[in-house]
Amino acid sequence: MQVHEARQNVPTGYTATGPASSDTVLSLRVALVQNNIAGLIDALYDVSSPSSPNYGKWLSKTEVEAYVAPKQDSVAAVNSWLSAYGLNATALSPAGDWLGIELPVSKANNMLAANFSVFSSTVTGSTTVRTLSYSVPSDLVDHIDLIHPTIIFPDPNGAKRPVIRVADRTASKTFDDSSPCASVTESGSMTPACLQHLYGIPATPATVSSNGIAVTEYEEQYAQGADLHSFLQQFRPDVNPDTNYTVISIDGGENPQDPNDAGVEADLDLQYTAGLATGVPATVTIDGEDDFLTGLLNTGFSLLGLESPPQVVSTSWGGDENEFSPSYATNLCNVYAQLGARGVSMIFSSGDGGVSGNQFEDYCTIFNPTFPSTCPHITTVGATYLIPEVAADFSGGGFSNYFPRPDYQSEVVSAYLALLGNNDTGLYNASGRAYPDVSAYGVNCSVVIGGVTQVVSGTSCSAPIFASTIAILNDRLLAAGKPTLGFLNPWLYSGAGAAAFTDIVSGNNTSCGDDDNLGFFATKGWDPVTGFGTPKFASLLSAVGL
Ligand SMILES: *[C@@H]1O[C@H](CO)[C@@H](O)[C@H](O)[C@H]1NC(C)=O
Ligand SMILES: *[C@@H]1O[C@H](CO)[C@@H](O)[C@H](O)[C@H]1NC(C)=O
Ligand SMILES: *[C@@H]1O[C@H](CO)[C@@H](O)[C@H](O)[C@H]1NC(C)=O
Ligand SMILES: *[C@@H]1O[C@H](CO)[C@@H](O)[C@H](O)[C@H]1NC(C)=O
Ligand SMILES: *[C@@H]1O[C@H](CO)[C@@H](O)[C@H](O)[C@H]1NC(C)=O
Ligand SMILES: *[C@@H]1O[C@H](CO)[C@@H](O)[C@H](O)[C@H]1NC(C)=O
Ligand SMILES: CC(=O)N[C@H]1CO[C@H](CO)[C@@H](O)[C@@H]1O
Ligand SMILES: CC(=O)N[C@H]1CO[C@H](CO)[C@@H](O)[C@@H]1O
Repeated sequence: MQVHEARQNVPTGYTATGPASSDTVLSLRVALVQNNIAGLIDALYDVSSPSSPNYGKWLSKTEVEAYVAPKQDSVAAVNSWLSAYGLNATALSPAGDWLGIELPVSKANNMLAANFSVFSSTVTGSTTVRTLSYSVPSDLVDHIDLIHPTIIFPDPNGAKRPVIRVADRTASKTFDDSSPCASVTESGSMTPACLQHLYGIPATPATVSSNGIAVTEYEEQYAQGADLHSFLQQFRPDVNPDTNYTVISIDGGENPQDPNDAGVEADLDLQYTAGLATGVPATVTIDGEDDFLTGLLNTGFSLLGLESPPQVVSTSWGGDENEFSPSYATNLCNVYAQLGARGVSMIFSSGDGGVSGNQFEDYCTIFNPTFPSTCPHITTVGATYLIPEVAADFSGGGFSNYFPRPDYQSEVVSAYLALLGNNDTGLYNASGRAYPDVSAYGVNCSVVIGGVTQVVSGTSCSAPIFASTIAILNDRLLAAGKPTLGFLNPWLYSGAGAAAFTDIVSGNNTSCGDDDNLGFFATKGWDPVTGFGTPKFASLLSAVGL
């Protein structure tokens, strides 16, 4: 047996309370080594880079699966190991690179030389079964990437993962004034009409039915059809309030439609996609899995399993990067690379804690990046506010400790670092993937939740706004017989894309709470608070050649 993954200590916020009961049944997920992940990443950049002859030639489902399927000898070796323990694996991913097994703790401890124990959160008292290390037979080391859940612990604070500042949930205000942004300038409530005005997002309905936009939901957050109806009536009187959406249920995710089941995040996401990407078919995915990290993975598999996945997927959920193990984060980031290669723009919120993590944590001592924001194969969206826009102080931004800086951003990030000089040295990882890539408005967004019109703030608002802009661009591209935009960053950072944004040049993000430590600042050009800035639809259209 050879140790495969281990952590030195029980994580902060947990205490071990003793061994797990031997008959507790574990659902473990085994990631097999993919046969050619490097080839998949090369293919992703080949089809996503405007300079490539293959730009826009998205891979098919079968082509992607051919890169990530495990080798036959991996499948054979792992299956024979499992069957020696009387276990049958289920394929969890379309390519068969993730397998699921169910087994009692006694068997798992034996098979994996593990010590599955009960750990109790010192904050909430809730318990979780994990092990500090696990091993696999040495002849399987090269066939198994990782097994989950094992050494990754849930957030001990029981933190909710939507990237939203629920504290700002005050009533929305509207004004009779005919100027589209009167509600913002007079009371601070953002509306779709003002976003259309600010970014030039067209109100005319999209025409291409094969286009799509999806938002992904977790943790029993349920979007409400009645809330969308009310939102459209109030804020988009020009569109049919019965505009409907499709639900994809994953892992038994339900879709209750009682006002008491309304989820802030889910309603916000749906209202700023169906309500802004006018006429683009909208989908809500609802994951029923308890473990958020597993939910992210399974949502990715569900999308990969579709012959024609929605071309834009917006996710306003995340965590601190250090909650994910490097191997889990890499594997999940590679799921997003697969979707990118299929032509899907994967868009995520950058987090609401500035440099301090997913939510503001005034106890951080070094900057704390968020994930999936730091995955190099996705597009991350920060937040702005006020008109003219400045960076919102909570806008998540910074540098990964897991993923090195991708080539596409090396020039603009070097320029920012040169400006930063020695400020913040030692607090962030200058060699890491920097984020966000772009930004959009994120303060006091009007939303209807459980029948009540109110305002909420967060990069949770920014991501669907940006995603909707891309979905409408895709509609125009498809109508012109051109391919959709897919993975955006190589294009965004190529110059043509970046030029189509309003550069946000002032404001700074939340620090660790120490006034001497300022976090990062927005400036001319790309910065790790607002990226390239906020979209200008007309310029984006010309940047894509329309
Ligand atoms: C297994 O973990 C428990 C704590 O949950 C500890 O008391 C016990 O000593 C460990 N056993 C071994 C063999 O390490
Ligand atoms: C494994 O699956 C086979 C075929 O479906 C079945 O016959 C067998 O009983 C299963 N074994 C276990 C241990 O579940
Ligand atoms: C957001 O809304 C609150 C409550 O209505 C208001 O006090 C605040 O000034 C608004 N913020 C901005 C930036 O407009
Ligand atoms: C900094 O990021 C690189 C990846 O770019 C990583 O290899 C290194 O371990 C990180 N350093 C720290 C201290 O986390
Ligand atoms: C660096 O920090 C100093 C002291 O806080 C501040 O006055 C200066 O403006 C900062 N420079 C940059 C480029 O951030
Ligand atoms: C941070 O942003 C605030 C609000 O935009 C501004 O007043 C302040 O001068 C900024 N501080 C720095 C150091 O840039
Ligand atoms: C009016 C209408 O068709 N409403 C449907 C919209 O979609 C949701 C989710 O698929 C259904 O629950 C509603 O019945
Ligand atoms: C320098 C600066 O403006 N820092 C701000 C960062 O954000 C926090 C709150 O999120 C403010 O209190 C700081 O003033």
